[in-house]
Amino acid sequence: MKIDKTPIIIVFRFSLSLQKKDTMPEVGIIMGSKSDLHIMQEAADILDHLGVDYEMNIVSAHRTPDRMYDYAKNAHKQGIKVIIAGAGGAAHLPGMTASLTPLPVIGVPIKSRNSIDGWDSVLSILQMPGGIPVATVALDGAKNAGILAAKIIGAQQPELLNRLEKYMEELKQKVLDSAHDL
Ligand code: RP5
Repeated sequence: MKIDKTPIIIVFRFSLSLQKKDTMPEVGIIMGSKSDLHIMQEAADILDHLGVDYEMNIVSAHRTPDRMYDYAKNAHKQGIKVIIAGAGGAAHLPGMTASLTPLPVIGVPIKSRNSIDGWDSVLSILQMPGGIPVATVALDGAKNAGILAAKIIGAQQPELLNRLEKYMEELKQKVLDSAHDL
């Protein structure tokens, strides 16, 4: 990729509880600011759990537009299959990235310090014009963004689909256990 190499984190971690099969990042997690990391880390954590490799970068649409352009134009050439983009306030990063890449983009609206009430971020990411989709998750919904990315990739990877089914079973069991404990 042509972007300058100042990533905050480049992670090629193995799942803590479910096994994975390779170490090439398939999900690109980007965010507009380091102040978004506490939310976007939830996408990284669930991808770890599901055994999906990812990389993380700060790519600001407003402060580093050239870096955003280079990232979005080249991510698919580096083997990235899905981009998760998080931003707050006037959140242009997911939509602008989607306008430049052939990859699916999942947008995470973030209730940042420059956000009025979160709705500005949600609507900036959600209300895309026809032809340039961004799959928008809930406000601060980075965990679901990670799961959705895994499901998109998993459609072509039976082993990952198995891990997703195992994860869904874990969720079900937690509910049943909590009901049992009442
Ligand atoms: C957005 O502005 C970023 O994605 C972040 O959510 C928000 C505030 O950025 P900082 O001022 O904290 O760097 O572009």
